[in-house]
Amino acid sequence: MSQPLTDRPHVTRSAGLTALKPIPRSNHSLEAKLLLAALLATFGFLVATSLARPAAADTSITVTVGSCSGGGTTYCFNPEAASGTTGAPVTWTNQSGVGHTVTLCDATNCPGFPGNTGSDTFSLSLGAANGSTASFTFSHPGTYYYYCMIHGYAAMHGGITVTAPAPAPQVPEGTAFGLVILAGLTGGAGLLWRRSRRRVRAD
Ligand SMILES: [Cu+2]
Repeated sequence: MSQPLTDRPHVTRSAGLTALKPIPRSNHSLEAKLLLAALLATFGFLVATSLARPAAADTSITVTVGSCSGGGTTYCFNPEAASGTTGAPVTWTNQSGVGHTVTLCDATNCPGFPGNTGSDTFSLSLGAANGSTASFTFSHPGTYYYYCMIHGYAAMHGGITVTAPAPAPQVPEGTAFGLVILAGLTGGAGLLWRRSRRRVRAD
């Protein structure tokens, strides 16, 4: 640690340098500022990354006997037009006492269906016993239509619209990381500037 400028006996002020005032604060103050800046930047980075983590929501669909207003004529997926998020399980629970499948629609098996916009594929078996479950976790957003292979599309079908979980509306991770770099560069530049000023005064 170098001595404060004011304590240096060999430093004399020439006429051209009288405008320069001695540095009133020690290097401790500068180091404290740099440390604080680094801590704040790190804190911001951690907050941004934790908040940017998506909050996925599970979806539950129950199979019952009876028709749906927009679904099948014999069995109903409730809700028949469900919604879900990627990364969270969608679970079908059987309450109809009959076995089913939950199978992605295609043009051949689901004549006239609106078409799928997502790229996931699935075909699940749902046991006959009430309370039997089958689950699928979507990886890609989109609207998916599905049917039962046992009873056919006309008797039994449903749909689900899958979206990516809403990202937190704050600073993106890249920006927080950039702030860490910026804080480091700013602190380093400030340190160099102060050292150079001290050197000029010492000459
Ligand atoms: Cu079925």
